Amino acid sequence: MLGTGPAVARPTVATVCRIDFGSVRLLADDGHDFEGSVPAKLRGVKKSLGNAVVTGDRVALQWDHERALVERVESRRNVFSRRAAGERDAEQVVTANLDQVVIVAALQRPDFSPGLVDRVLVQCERAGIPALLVLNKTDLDSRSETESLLAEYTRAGVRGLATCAVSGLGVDAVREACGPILRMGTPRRTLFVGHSGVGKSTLLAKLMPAVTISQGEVNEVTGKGRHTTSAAVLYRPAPETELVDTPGVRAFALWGVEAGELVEYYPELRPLAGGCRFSDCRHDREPGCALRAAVERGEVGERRFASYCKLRDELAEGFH
Ligand SMILES: Nc1nc2c(ncn2[C@@H]2O[C@H](COP(=O)(O)OP(=O)(O)O)[C@@H](O)[C@H]2O)c(=O)[nH]1
Ligand SMILES: [Mg+2]
Ligand SMILES: [Zn+2]
Repeated sequence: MLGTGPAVARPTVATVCRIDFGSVRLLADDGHDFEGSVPAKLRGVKKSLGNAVVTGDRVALQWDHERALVERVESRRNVFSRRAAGERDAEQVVTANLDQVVIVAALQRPDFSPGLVDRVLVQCERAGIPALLVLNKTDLDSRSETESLLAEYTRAGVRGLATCAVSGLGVDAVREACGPILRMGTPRRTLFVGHSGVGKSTLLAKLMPAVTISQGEVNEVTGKGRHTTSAAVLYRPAPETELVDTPGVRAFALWGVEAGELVEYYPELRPLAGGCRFSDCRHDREPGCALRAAVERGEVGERRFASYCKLRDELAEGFH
């Protein structure tokens, strides 16, 4: 037909792939992306988006001529959250509807940080999202250092992979882990988190060479993007693979976890917690502590136990 131009696809459902200040970026099921706006009725009191619409949300759309309007956010099957930075005691939903979280870490440059890795694992455990530890920069470590760290996390029920993102060593195993579930064509969505400098961008570039990864400029104070309110960006490099990039974090505070229940989120400690001689055991210097005994027998990693104690004390004191 003359004058009408090419047919424009107007999907009625889409996936949120990025949050911008005034709008959201949406990804249609056919892979094309477009802008959408979020009406006031879905926004919070300050008209801010808050957690109302987040990266990974599935949304129903209405169209006002060329403009896509988010009509409804479908219920989320899970969320990966952290405590919002700043004074507010508030949840920040990072991404919704995840199949797994990949924690990228290094043993050196920067030094391994059990504080961050274990916080992310606790948050995954709480949300019921499987986690995978990718130990990158293994070219800088001895084989025994790499293996002993991964073994400690295997004992915690966390699968680990060793990579060198620069040479590409081990990257195929990560690609495999992020591919379609059971090769049945069920899409798999993976969130990537890690300290800055661990090689996350290098790894993601290897995993999706055809994609231009946007450089999220992040405000170090709020942890949020300078041009975006949340910096998680979802990519779909293949129809059944979705990778969500987040900016390197400096601090990651737990959301929704109390000191007393922390042990529930350490799978290797959980079954031991009832076995201490004293029911109010602090697992510190008390005689008959089942947790310390397990560490001494080598069944629980020393790093994990130390980070558990530290995190528990921080939660008890009210800072994170
Ligand atoms: N030796 C070594 N260096 C790496 C590896 N992966 C990344 N790097 C380097 O580490 C630095 C930080 O990498 P980048 O991907 O920007 O880290 P990000 O902050 O986690 O995104 C860069 O200079 C990379 O070239 C690796 O496996 N081995
Ligand atoms: Mg980066
Ligand atoms: Zn104890």
